[in-house]
Amino acid sequence: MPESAAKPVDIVLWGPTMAGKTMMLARLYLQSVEFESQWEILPTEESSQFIADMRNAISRDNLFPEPTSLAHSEQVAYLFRNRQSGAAATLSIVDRAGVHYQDLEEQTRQHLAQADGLLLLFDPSREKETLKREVQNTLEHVYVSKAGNCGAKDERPYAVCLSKADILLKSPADHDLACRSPHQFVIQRMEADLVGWLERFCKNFQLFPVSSVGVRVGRDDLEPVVFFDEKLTQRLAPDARPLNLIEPFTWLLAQLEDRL
Ligand SMILES: Nc1nc2c(ncn2[C@@H]2O[C@H](COP(=O)(O)OP(=O)(O)OP(=O)(O)O)[C@@H](O)[C@H]2O)c(=O)[nH]1
Ligand SMILES: [Mg+2]
Repeated sequence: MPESAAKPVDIVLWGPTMAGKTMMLARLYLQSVEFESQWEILPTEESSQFIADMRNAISRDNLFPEPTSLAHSEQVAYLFRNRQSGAAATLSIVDRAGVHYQDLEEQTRQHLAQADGLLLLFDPSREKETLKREVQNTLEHVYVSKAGNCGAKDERPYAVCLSKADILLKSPADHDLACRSPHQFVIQRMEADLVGWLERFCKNFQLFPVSSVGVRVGRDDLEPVVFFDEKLTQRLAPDARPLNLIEPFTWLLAQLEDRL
């Protein structure tokens, strides 16, 4: 099949500070050969330094990435390519901009407005009221960034993800539900108003529990793959396998199929 000549569709990953964006983006590429997906993930020039740094920190040293500094915020992009059709999509990351960085805020606003699909990431281990504020602020921010909404709901697809889902899993049955019915899993664990907030702004959304690290699943119990070393630094077991890492992206790409 010929490669798609069209401009790739643009998916933006966006979420509050410490939501797990960098880890998600890093593991998405580093683990990508293990995903059973019709999409392959390729590096771009913009992402090569990021990949090298993350490979050293995560794959070699079993560490989590450092928090992304605003002063050195990196724009990272990957290319998704469909193995059958050759269709392509780009994924880019926008890290949260601080209130004092007006230039970055404007850049971020434009980036969000131009996106064809959005992946929003929230940390469910946040204090309830903080999480609620983060979800509301993020949805409002993305909504107003899209010029011409004129009171209408945003028609773009939103994959709304709870990060660090390994913390939410209590049993193999939970793990099974998170894999088989991700939307249901999140509905059962989030504030009842979550769907209401989303319905207010977005026409088409899907919920996903995501863990960039995952858990080890035994017959009767689950074992964590994150632990603290003797210096109380958080580390990752080398055999850690992520949960639902590519699924939100493949859902978004399926929603954007007619554009690919
Ligand atoms: N248990 C668990 N913890 C995670 C996971 N992903 C990230 N974390 C934790 O969350 C912290 C923040 O993750 P980052 O990926 O740096 O978050 P971020 O959204 O890029 O943060 P900023 O760059 O500061 O905005 C990490 O240092 C880990 O402690 C995960 O899948 N599971
Ligand atoms: Mg980051």
